Amino acid sequence: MPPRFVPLPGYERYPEPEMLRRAAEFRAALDRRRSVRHFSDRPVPAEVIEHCLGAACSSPSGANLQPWHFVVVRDPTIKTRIRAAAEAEERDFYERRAPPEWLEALAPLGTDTEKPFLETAPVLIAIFAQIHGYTPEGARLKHYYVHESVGIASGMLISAIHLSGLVTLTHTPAPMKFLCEILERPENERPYLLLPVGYPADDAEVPDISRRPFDRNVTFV
Ligand code: IYR
Repeated sequence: MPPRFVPLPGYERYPEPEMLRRAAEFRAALDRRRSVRHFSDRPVPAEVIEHCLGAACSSPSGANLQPWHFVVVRDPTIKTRIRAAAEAEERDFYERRAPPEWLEALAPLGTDTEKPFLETAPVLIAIFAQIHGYTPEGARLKHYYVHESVGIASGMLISAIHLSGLVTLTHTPAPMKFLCEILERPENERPYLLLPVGYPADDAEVPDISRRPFDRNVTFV
């Protein structure tokens, strides 16, 4: 099939001072994001979560094959099962598998085997990577740059959640295979991230850590 093209739709061009203001505002807004582990159980509007997921689904992807799937969990029984399975993995991680070096790297975060946020947060978003897809006829369809694509979509989701005024955490109990079983996902999907989403608890605290200075992150040539 020959490619078809349309004029670039929806592009918005700004005068440079406005461009600068928008870029600086976006940067300042994202710089206020923190990974939060203390959640309120206050419900969040379903439409907000839908918009955030819509934003994530606008992500670029390899050959535009959109190799992701998002499962929104609100059911308390399922959240309880996820917490139990995640904590079982975490106990194995903290008590047996984690090398001392890794535990040392985690020490400033103060994390441990207890994951109450998996039950307290009103919403869990489980992100799955589709290692392959299916054609409309049901044949196996190769996916490209799966991890890059799902990673970019996850970043856009996290940004959307933050800009909506909610908080989240990029949680990665390892291994996360239990998510496929509990959420009954098809064989072409692998768990990628688990995001508890909600309002922060009134007394929420975060680790006293900082980001690397900008000039150590970026080089201009
Ligand atoms: N999955 C564990 C350990 C953990 C690992 C990393 I790398 C972190 O940045 C944070 C935690 C846990 O969730 O506690």
